[in-house]
Amino acid sequence: MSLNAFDTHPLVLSGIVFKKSTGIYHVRSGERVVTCAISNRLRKVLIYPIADRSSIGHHRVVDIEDIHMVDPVAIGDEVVYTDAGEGSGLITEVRPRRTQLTRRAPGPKPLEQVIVANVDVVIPVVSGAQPKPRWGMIDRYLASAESCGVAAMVCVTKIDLLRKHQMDELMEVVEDYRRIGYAVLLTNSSTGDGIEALREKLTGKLSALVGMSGVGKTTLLNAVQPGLGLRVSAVNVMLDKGRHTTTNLEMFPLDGGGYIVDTPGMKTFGLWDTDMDDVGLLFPEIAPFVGQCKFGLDCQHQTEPGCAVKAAMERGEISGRRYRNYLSIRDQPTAELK
Ligand SMILES: Nc1nc2c(ncn2[C@@H]2O[C@H](COP(=O)(O)OP(=O)(O)O)[C@@H](O)[C@H]2O)c(=O)[nH]1
Ligand SMILES: [Mg+2]
Ligand SMILES: [Zn+2]
Repeated sequence: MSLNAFDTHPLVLSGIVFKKSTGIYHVRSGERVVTCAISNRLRKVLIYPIADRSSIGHHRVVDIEDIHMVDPVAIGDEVVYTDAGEGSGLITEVRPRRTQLTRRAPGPKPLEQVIVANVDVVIPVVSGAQPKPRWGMIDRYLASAESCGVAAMVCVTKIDLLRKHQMDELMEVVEDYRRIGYAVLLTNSSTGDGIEALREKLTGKLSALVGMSGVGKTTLLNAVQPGLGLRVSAVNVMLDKGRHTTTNLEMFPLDGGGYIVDTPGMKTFGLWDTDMDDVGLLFPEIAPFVGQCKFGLDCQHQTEPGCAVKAAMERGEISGRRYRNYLSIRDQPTAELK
């Protein structure tokens, strides 16, 4: 990320979007913070003729389409802006993203919502109790991270609230995720158990906490980075409330280096632009069996004879829980949380 493009070209300024609310983007450029709007041009897709690039005028725009995106600029984006003086500016360009965590925005119209751009780690957060763990949602977040090509790890909170038998049940599920290859951290924000381990995982990266409201994401953030307190509670705005654009997100710098984003109140989490036939590929332990069934890629992995996925489940290589969540995501790509 180049934060001092000023050195090379006096007119091209660039920075990182670290905070946004309706129509306002806070961009950090070195030591400066600039409050930006975005140019109308960013809300359009300019369409150029692709045939015969040698013909005169091939660079002329032939059509303009509205973008199929909730917002062309996301937290974590590196942007180019023009300075309008007095700490304000206009974003004119979004630099190509290394990664992005996206979802299908809630609503009838298919729209993509980029939740965090250039994210290194997605951390689905689930509470061990109160509310009881919703592993189906965790599997949706994990599948989503896989579809975006972003690394993921799971964080289980409120470990202090578990009785012995609940802890045993939890550990079975935790071991299942670890076998698949996902790191799982167990935390207790009141005693600080697991917090140092989490802090280590976050260092030097841009991480995003995702999960249902009430699981303890904000508490976790406060435990990891004491002193954020006030600033964190100010982000308590629902991502799904009102219009799509009323999103209010911020990424917080960590003392040890890196940034963390707390994503508040997402009531739905739909995979964006994923062919439902490909969902098996988003489950690392199911992926090796896709295409290996008697009916090949036509197999629905339900009642067909010679199903390699079900055989792997019977051998214990795929858990029944993950298998059911896989079917549920495949058959209902956007889940509404109750
Ligand atoms: N007992 C216990 N309560 C916790 C823990 N972490 C969070 N909580 C409580 O769970 C509630 C929701 O936490 P919050 O951080 O606001 O959740 P968020 O909606 O995911 O950001 C609050 O009352 C917290 O005090 C924990 O590790 N143990
Ligand atoms: Mg919160
Ligand atoms: Zn099958």
